[in-house]
Amino acid sequence: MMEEAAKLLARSRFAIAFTGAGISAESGVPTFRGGSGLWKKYRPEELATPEAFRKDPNLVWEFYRWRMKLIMRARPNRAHRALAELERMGIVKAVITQNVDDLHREAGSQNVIELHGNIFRVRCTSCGYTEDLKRSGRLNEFLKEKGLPRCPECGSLLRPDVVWFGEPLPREALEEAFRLAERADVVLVIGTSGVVYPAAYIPQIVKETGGRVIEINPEESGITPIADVFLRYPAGEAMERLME
Ligand code: BV8
Ligand code: ZN
Repeated sequence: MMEEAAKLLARSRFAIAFTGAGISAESGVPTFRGGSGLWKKYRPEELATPEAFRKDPNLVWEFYRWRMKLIMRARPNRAHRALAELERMGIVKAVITQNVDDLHREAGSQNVIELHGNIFRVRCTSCGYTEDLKRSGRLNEFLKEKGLPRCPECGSLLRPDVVWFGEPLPREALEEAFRLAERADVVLVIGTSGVVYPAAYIPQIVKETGGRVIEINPEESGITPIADVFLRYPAGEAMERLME
C-alpha cells in the first residue's frame, strides 16, 4: 500500500492535499470528533454557530480564546512539514485545508486554501474591519482582554474569522478549491472524518474527474469508500514513510 501510494505521488502531474483536524492531532490540537475530540468538552456544533454567538457571545469567545491559546502553543508536526517539502519538490501544488490553526503556513506551505477561515483572524460584525492578530502582533494583548472584543473602527462586536455551521464558505476559496480538485490527478487526503460539507466534496470531485484518492487516517472515514489507497496510519508516520 505504501509503495503504491508513493508511486502514485511520484508519477502524478498535479497532486493536491486535502487536510482535516487529524493532521494537527500530533501537534497537540484536539480533533473535533472521535478520541479526545473537542466535542467532549464543548459541543462545537452548538458553539460554532451564529445563533450561539448571538445568544451568548461571551461563551463563544471563551471557547475561541481557549482554542487560540492552545493552538498558538502548537508547532507544525512532521506531516505538515512533509507536505511543505512535497510542495517545494513541485509534487503537491496546493494544500486545501478545513483547519483554522494556520499550521500549514507555519510549516512553510505557500499555496494554502483555508476553507473554514483562520482562528487568528478576527472580523467586525458590522463594518468590513478584519485583523490578522499574528501579523499585527496584537495576539497576546487580545488574549489578555476579558469581556467582548470591540472593533477599533466602529465599536461593534468582533467575531472569529472562521466559518460557523450554517454559514457559507468564503466563495473565492471554495471556487479555487473546486478548480484545483478538477485539475488534480491525485489528492492526498489526510486526517479528516469527511462528514463536513461542502468541504468533503473535494476528494469526490478529484475521483469523479478521473483522479486517484490516497487517504491517510488511523480510522475509516467518510472518504474511505472512494479511496484508491487507504493508509491506516497516523499522519506523521505515514508521511515520513511516503517521503523515504
Ligand atoms: C454550509 C470552523 C450552507 C469553525 C468548521 C446534514 C447533512 C449534511 C450536511 C449538513 C447537515 N446538516 C448541516 C449540514 C451542513 C454542515 C455540515 O456539513 N454539518 C456536518 C456536521 C453534518 N455544513 C455547514 O454548515 C457548512 N456551511 O453548509 O452552509 C449555506 C450555503 C449558502 C448560504 C448559507 C448557508 C459550514 C461547515 C464549516 C463549519 N466550521 N470549522 C471552528 O473550527 O471553530 S467545521 C470543523 O469540522 C473544522 O473545520 C474541522 O476541520 C471540520 C471537519 O472535521 P475534520 O477536520 O474532519 O475533523 P474531525 O475531528 O471530524 O476528524 C478528525 C479525523 O482525523 C478523524 O477521522 C480521525 O480518525 C483522524 N485522526 C485522528 N488522529 C489522527 C488522524 N488522522 C491522521 N493522523 C492522526 N494522528
Ligand atoms: Zn467595525
